[in-house]
Amino acid sequence: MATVRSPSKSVFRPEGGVDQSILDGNRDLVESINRRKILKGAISLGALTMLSGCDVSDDSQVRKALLEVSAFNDRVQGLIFRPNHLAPTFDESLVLKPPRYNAHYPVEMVQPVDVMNWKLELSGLVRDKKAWTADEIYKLPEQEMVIRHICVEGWDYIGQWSGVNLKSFLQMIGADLTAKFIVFHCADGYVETLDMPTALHPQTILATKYAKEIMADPFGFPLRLRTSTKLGFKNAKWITAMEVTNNFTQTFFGKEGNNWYSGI
Ligand SMILES: Nc1nc2c(c(=O)[nH]1)N[C@H]1C(S)=C(S)[C@@H](COP(=O)(O)O)O[C@H]1N2
Ligand SMILES: [Mo]
Repeated sequence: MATVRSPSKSVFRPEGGVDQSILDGNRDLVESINRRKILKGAISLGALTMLSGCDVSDDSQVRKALLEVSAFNDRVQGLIFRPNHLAPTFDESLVLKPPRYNAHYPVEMVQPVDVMNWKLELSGLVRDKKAWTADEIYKLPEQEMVIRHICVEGWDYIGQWSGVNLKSFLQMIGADLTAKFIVFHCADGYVETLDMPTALHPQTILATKYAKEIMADPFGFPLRLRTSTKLGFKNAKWITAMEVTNNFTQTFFGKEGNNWYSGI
């Protein structure tokens, strides 16, 4: 097995410290994302009363209506998704090293996964439910991609991730590829789900490496999802279990009212 880098304060930028040069370089993109956020906000608030006829001072009603708008967005986004359309890839020289850390808690609170006791558990609509060790996963064919990571918080960077193609892995374990969702359970209690077309997209991988080296702890060691077609929060880190299912599972960010599909 390749050597594992332990987390050291020097490998990541402290949380909250916005790297101005990256933002400057991608000003247009960041602004267009911000515009989209504002637009969505405007739709949610402006059309709310009309759409739902609900009392905007009633929190639970407002929430319900917002979630309905968001579910409608999920359906539309799902319909316009182009299964084999590739997201832009970039030159290796643009890769940010080290990558930028994010999670819903500060980097000091990251609890590294003990890889000796770690396994990827499989459940649901899967023929072969044998759990996988990290060593077994490292032996699988690797796909590498240099793509842009975009966080809803309004920052982004170009990163280089490698690992097994998710579609190949799903085929290998005999997953039902007509099922609706893949649920990812993470060591930190985070739960994320992907729609099957995104799981089968050619640029969706189970990443084990960043910039050709085994990923460091804060970035999801030993296994994280990387897809080119979704916002940052859909890319579950520190995956411990994967479930193939037709039932919708509520996610960490979904509970906070974010749009579930969150395609880019
Ligand atoms: N398990 C877990 N995965 C997670 C998160 C988290 O809090 N827990 N945060 C998400 C968010 S919001 C982002 S932007 C990316 C950040 O990934 P990075 O640290 O590799 O840049 O991880 C995503 N995956
Ligand atoms: Mo994010």
